[in-house]
Amino acid sequence: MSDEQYEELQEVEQRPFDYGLLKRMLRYTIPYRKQLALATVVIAIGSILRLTEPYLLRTAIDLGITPGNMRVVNTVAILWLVFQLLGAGAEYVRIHILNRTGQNLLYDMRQELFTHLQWLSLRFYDGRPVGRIMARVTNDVETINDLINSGLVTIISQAVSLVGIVIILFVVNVRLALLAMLVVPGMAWVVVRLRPRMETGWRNVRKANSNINANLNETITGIRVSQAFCRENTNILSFEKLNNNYYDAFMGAIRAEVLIWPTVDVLGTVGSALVLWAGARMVLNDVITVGYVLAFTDYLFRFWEPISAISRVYSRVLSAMASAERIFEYLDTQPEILDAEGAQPLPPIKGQVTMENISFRYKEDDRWVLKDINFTIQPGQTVALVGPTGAGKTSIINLLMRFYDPQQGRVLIDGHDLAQVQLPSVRSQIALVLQESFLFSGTIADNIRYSRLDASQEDIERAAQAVQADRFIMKYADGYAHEVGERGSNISVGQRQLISFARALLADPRILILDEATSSVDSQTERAIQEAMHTLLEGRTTFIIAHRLSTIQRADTIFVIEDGRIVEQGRHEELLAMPEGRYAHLYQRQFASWEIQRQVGAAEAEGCRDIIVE
Ligand code: DCP
Ligand code: MG
Repeated sequence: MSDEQYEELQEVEQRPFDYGLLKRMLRYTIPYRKQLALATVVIAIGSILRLTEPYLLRTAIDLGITPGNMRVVNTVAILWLVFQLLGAGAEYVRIHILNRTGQNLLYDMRQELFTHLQWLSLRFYDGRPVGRIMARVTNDVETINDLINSGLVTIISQAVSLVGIVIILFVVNVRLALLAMLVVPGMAWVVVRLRPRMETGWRNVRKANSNINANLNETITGIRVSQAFCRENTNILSFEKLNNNYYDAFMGAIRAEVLIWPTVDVLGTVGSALVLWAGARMVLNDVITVGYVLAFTDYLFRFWEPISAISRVYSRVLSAMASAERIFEYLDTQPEILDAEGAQPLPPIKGQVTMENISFRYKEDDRWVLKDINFTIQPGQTVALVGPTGAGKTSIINLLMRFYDPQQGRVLIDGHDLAQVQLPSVRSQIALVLQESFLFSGTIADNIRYSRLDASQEDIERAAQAVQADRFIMKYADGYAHEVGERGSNISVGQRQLISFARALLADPRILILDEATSSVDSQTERAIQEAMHTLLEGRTTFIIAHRLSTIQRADTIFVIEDGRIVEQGRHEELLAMPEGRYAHLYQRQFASWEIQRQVGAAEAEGCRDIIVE
C-alpha cells in the first residue's frame, strides 16, 4: 500500500461540536443517571475540600504560628487531617462509581454493536475492511468511555475549582486578584494557540503509528508471498519510510510541547512574582497578613490548572464525537434482509427450487450480474453450475440462501416465495459448504457440531464416518477433541473440507449447496472426497459449483452460466453432443486437460510415472 492509500484509510479523528450527537451519546448514561449524579456530588465535594488547604495554611500562620497560639495550630492540624481523609474517601467513592458506570456503559454499547453486526446483511460487509469494523467495536467504544469517565471528572472538578478560586481570590484581595489577572491573556494564548498545535502534533503521531501497524499487518500476513517474490528489500524500504514519518511526527509534536510548558511556567512565575512583590509591600504597610499572601499565591498556582485541563477535555469531547458518529453509523444501518410483514415459517420442505425471471445486481448503479434466470429443480436432483470465473455462479447461490434479495423475480422453495417466509426457517433447511471451508477455533467436534448444536457425540462421529473424515481424525491422539486452530490452520485444506462436509451432513438438510474447491488434493483424499460427496448428495436437492469432471458427469442437470445467463442446460452427454456448444468448448479447454493432469497426478502417486511419460 502507498502512503496515500494509508492516508485514505484513516478515519476522521475529530468532529466539530455537534449537540445532537452529544445528546445521543448521553442517552446511554440514562440508566446510570443516579450513579452519575452521585459521582458529580462526590467530585464537587472533593474539589471544595482541596480548596480549603491554602485557607487552613493561612489560619495556621496568622492565628497560630505568628501569635504563638498552639491551640489554633492543633485545631488546624486536626481539621487538615479530617479534610484529607474526607477527600480520600470522596476519591475512593468516585473511582468506584465512575469505573463501574463506565464499564457498564462500555458493556452495553459493545453488546449492542455486536448484536447489530451479527444481523447486518452481507451487502454491508462487502468492501468494508474487517480491521475497521473491529476498530469501531473496540477503540471507538473505548474513546466514548474515556470521555465519560475521565472527561466528566475533569469537567466537574475543574469547573468547581475555577469558580471557587476566582471567588476566593477576589474576596481575599481585589487589588492582588486584578494584578494576578494580568497574565491571564498570556495563558489564554497558550491554551488557544499552542495547545491545539501540540494536539495536532500528537494526532499525526497516532496516524503515523497506525500506518506502521497497517503495514506490519499486511507484510507479516503476506510474508510467504513476499519471500517467494524476493520483496524483502522493497518492503524494508517502504517500512523505513513509514518509520521515518513516525519519527518526524513525534519530533514535530515535541517541538510544540516543548514550547508550552516553559511558557506556562514563566507566565505562572511572573504572576506569582507580581503578587508576592505587591503582597509583600501590603504586608509591610499592614494592609494584609503574611498568611493571606501565602494562601493567595497558593490559590493562584491552582488557578492555571483548570484552564489547561478544560481545554484538554474539549479536544477529547471532539474525538469522542467522531467515534460516536462512526458507531451510530453502524447502528443506524438496517439489515436489508428482513422478514416480510406477517411472514410464516417455511414448513419442512421436499426440496423443489424455482427461480422465476430473476435479475440481480450487487449495487444500484452497477451492471446486472444475473439476467433473467429461470429454472425449476425437482426434489433430490443434483445441479452442476459451470462457467467462467465471474459468470454469476456464486451469485445464484447467494440468492438461494437469501443473502441478498433480487431486484426482479422470485426464488421459490416448494412453491413458497423466499421473500414471504421467515428467514431462519429457510436457512435452517439448507446447508452450505463454501469453497474455502471456514473452520472456527475449537475442536474438530465443535466444528462439526456447528450446524446442529444439540447433536450428540455419536451423531458427530456418524457424520464424520459417512464422509470418511474419521480416517484422519482417528490418527490424532485426542481424536475429535483435536484443536483445529484459528480458521482451522492446524489441519490441511483437504481435511478442512472433509470436516465441512461432516458439518453439512449433520445438519441433514433437504437442500445442499457446495462451492467445490478448485485446489487439487492428493489422489487418496480426492477419492475420499468423491465418496463423501456421494453420501452427502443422496436424496437431497444439490447445487454444486463444480470444477471436477466426475461431479459434473454425475449431475442430473448442468447449467452453463455465462455473463449472468444460463446459456445451456442438460446432461453431460447431451451438452457434449451439441456441436459448437459452450459446454463442449469449455470441456475441451478445461475439464479434459484437468482430467489428464489428475490422472497423471494419480499415476505419479502410484509410482508409475515412467509408464505415463513413455
Ligand atoms: N460481484 C460484485 N459484488 C460482490 C460479488 C460479486 O459486484 N459482492 C460481481 C463480480 C462478478 C459478478 O458479480 O463480476 C459475478 O460474481 P460471482 O461471484 O457470482 O462469480 P462466479 O461465482 O461465477 O465466479 P468464480 O468462479 O470466480 O467464483
Ligand atoms: Mg464463485
